[in-house]
Amino acid sequence: MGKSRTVDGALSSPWFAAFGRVAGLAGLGLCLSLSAGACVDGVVTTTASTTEDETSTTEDDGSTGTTAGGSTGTTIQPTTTQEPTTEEPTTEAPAVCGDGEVGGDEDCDAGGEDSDECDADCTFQECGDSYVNEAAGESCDDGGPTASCDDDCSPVECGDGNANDAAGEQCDVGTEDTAECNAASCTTASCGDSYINEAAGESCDDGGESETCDADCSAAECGDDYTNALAGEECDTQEPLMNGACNLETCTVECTGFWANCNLDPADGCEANLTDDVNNCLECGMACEDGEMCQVGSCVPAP
Ligand SMILES: [Ca+2]
Ligand SMILES: [Ca+2]
Ligand SMILES: [Ca+2]
Ligand SMILES: [Ca+2]
Repeated sequence: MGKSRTVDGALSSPWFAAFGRVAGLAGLGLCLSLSAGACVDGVVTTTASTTEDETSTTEDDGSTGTTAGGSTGTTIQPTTTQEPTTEEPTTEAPAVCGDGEVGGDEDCDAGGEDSDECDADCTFQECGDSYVNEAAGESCDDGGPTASCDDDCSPVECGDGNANDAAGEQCDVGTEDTAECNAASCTTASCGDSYINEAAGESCDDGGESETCDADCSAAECGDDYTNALAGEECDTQEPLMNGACNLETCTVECTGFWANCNLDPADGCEANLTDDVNNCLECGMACEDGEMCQVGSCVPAP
């Protein structure tokens, strides 16, 4: 095709017609040195096509241009565009996780092993993805806090500062007690839990009132305004008692006149009048018999 087009172009070009005649003469001269047959085949066929291709390009730019140039460009381009078409499938080869190259849907690719940023399955490492990546410092990963694993992918430990509800930790403040938390047991600080938390202001904690400890977790002491019966205190108050007062050195009730604290309840002070109380006649616990009454501290027949 190129050959015939070039020949057409050559025929349509007066310049090439003239050149052809010169070339023909030259070829005729060349023929003289060669055998007759080779001369006809070689010069007319081979030499003509080669020279024509090269000269036609020059000719396109110069005179005829449009017709020859347009058609020549069109034949070359398809050949060029076909090459990338065959290369594209090679580029779209499926990504292989573990080959060290990030491709396709891969977040990362650490060569098939865990790294501090990448899981072996080519996803970014993350604490909480239920995959244990030791290279990233995870010793467990249950996808969230569990009884055996913290939410930071470290094992459960009371004292690590990470309160794990699922593991039964009510709080975790490290190794030092705070007013809110018992460090050693990871429990909420409270008076009565039998653990002395000084940061919470406890000086003792016997799980309730005892001979040495008040129910408010302070040491039993006369004069602290708290009556601790187990510590032998009858009373402990500066407030006046009914018919008496509290001796704040001995924490005993002191009654006036014939009044007495027979029920040992400081709340009602000295409630018994020993002169006329049939159950406490003259002294606490002295009850008169049926049909008797207490009169000036003596049991007498009732009228
Ligand atoms: Ca993980
Ligand atoms: Ca913890
Ligand atoms: Ca306590
Ligand atoms: Ca007291």
